[in-house]
Amino acid sequence: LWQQFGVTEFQDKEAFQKEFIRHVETTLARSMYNCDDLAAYLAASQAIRDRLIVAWNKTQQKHTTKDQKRVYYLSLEFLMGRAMDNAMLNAGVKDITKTGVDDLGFKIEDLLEQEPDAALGNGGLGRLAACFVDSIASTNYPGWGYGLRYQYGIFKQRIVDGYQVESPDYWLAFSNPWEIPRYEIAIDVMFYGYTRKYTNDQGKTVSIWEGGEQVQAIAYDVPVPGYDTETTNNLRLWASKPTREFDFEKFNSGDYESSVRESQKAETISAVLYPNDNFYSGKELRLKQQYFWVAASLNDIVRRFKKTHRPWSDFSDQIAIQLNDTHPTIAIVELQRILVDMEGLEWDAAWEIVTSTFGYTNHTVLPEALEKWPVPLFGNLLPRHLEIIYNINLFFLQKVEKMFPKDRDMLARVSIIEESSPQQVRMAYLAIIGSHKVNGVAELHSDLIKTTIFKDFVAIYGTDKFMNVTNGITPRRWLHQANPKLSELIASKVGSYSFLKDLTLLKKVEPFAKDPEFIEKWADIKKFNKARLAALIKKNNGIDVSVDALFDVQVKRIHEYKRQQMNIFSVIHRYLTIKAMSAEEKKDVTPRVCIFGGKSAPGYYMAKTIIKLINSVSEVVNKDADIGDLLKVVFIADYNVSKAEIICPASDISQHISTAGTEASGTSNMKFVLNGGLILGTVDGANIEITREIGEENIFLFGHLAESVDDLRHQRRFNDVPINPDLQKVIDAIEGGMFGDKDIYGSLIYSVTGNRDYYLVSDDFQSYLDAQKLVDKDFKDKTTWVSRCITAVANMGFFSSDRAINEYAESIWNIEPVAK
Ligand code: 26V
Repeated sequence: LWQQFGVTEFQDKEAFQKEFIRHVETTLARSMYNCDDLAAYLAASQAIRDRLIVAWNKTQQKHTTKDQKRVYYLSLEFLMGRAMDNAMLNAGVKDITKTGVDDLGFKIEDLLEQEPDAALGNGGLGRLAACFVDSIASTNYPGWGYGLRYQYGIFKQRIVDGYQVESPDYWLAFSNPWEIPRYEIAIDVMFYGYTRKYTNDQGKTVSIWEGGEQVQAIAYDVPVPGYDTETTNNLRLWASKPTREFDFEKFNSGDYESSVRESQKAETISAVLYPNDNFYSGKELRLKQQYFWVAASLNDIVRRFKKTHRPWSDFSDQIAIQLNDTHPTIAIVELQRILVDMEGLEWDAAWEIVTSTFGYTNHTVLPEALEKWPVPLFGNLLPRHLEIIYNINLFFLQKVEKMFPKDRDMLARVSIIEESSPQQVRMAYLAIIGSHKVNGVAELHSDLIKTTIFKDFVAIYGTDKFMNVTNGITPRRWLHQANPKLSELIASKVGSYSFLKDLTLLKKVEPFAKDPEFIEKWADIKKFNKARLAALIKKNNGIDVSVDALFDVQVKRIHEYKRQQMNIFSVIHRYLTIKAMSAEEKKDVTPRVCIFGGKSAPGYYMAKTIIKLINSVSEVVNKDADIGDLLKVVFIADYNVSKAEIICPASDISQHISTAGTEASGTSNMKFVLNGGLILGTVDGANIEITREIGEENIFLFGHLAESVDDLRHQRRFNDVPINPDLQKVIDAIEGGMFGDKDIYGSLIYSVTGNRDYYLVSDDFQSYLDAQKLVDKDFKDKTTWVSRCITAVANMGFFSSDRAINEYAESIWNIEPVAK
């Protein structure tokens, strides 16, 4: 039928090529004689896009007809990475496309390389959102993502003279074939202005918001194809534009320049992603972004609901909204405002709808990451919302007062408004009060939020409101796409690729952990993946590394709590140890390549210092003839999703060494193990559940437990606890100028010495070095090592994001998959 209307779908190689050429000649207005890799990538992606759009339309029509309950996942970040390989895989046209472009003289790998990453996120939280939309589609749930269409994603990182240098990521430069602009879906969003009280027809005094500044939200739809299903869901990203009437006055009177300035201001709202990870800074533009995106999304959701002509009481039977951290919390207030101010519902009826609609996911316990908005700033930008927050708070505190009469402290502690100067709006508290479920992202983390930052709320609401959903990752991207050879080897034993849909089927490879032939094939694949990474290192860093060495990887955002400083200190310790060895002793050393990667927030001085130290150590160690291949140190610049796809399959050991209790979950830990690497890690986040699943003999754990952290900090703060002697030797080396000007590292050394060491680097150092030693020893027995990797992979089924999504669907969203 579609063909009849000229909609093109290719079923075989020839049909693909026809479409490819048509796009080269018409969409791109080029000729096949003048078609470089970029043009070929664009043409191929246009052909795949056409297919996605057909599937997208069918899915959306079906979902509209079935009219089941849907979920909307609100996230300020979607760290999608590249789309093309995933689209080919999920649409089932990978082979057709590959042979199709091959025949025309292109290499599919080269075309894939042309695509810029869609890097609309900082780290774990954004990548989780990307895995979740993939899984929602793959498990056939009706669900959309809502986010912002930033013109600039996370900055690009270069290393100049050992330091991080940022440059803008203008990812849309060559157009984006994976989005569908919907200029007709334009929603007005208001800021500033004032509220006015008046008496309505029923004689009720009501408050309305008027007189503000307006901008428009334009929808851009990104199809999200599920794997091995026709379901293609939607990720709707909003871009800000000036309203059509913008400053008509000024323009008319000839004041073009200031009129254009106004219009540019509107576009600024969605221009750039804030590059902080786990750190909050109260910038007005950030709050503007949040409200802009939330207002547009809720307007869209409510408009769709109203088309069904259902009563408002059906709202939460039809719609679930998940808040990815507190960033979209203003949605709670906005929905209450829509229901009460615009639709005329009674407060209590509206509030019942609101609280049964929202769920809130917390992703961090770090106090510096918790959002709090100064009341004056908030009230100026969103005056009506502040009034509503005061009301929500009033009713809430009345309830608490009844439960805990005369407990003044309790009231002050749980109030949405913090009585500081200026007063602050505590967004996490608002999110808890306005949601029916609150979840953490790994067991330990979910326990910690109940006993620490949200303790009082457990006393108020009971434990049922608080739950855990352990994070997961999509096996499509993080196993099959990133590691096609391992996926194929696993498929040869499972009997099919069914494990990509039901990851627990990995269990079927467990018996082969003792099969010498299988072990050898597995080891060969690891070697191949290490060679692929070695080539990237050679190209980017000019460093030669041996694939026979142990590849030790720590890639993640640079943060003191993640303790890259402890890692580089231990590398220095290793360097000093090897340097002091005789030729005979050196024969026993397990050669290692220590690989680092990750971005620092541009304003995070300590993180930037850590990057500089890593690069300085790299400079010294790599050219030291005494060391040779026994130790190499590499910092891979501009770590991102597509680099992670190369790096994860190539590790022997990856490090997840946060101070216990600080890393909510971690998700790269799952990626590394799923790709046949072992973990060196602390008893933190999802490491704990990974250990439970794969067995403690297959992971290298070290360090103090979360329950001891407060005590240890207290000890250091108030007593003279000596520094670990091995750490002292490392510090002496740095202060002796071994890695260049010692003054550069003054603050870094200061942070781990004296009465400080907030992240317990010194306390954990000895047990860290011991664990490292064990790694060195165990790596020498190749067969046992690989056997452990196989056993680990076989037991990773739990960490699929499909499992996580099913848990959300059943216990928070109450939604069902759409039947065929
Ligand atoms: C993000 C941002 C973004 C820029 C502006 C300021 C700001 C402030 C706070 C945050 C919260 C980031 C929280 C976060 O990324 N948590 C990570 O979430 C992952 C997915 O659940 C989890 O695996 C990581 O352990 C956790 O650190």
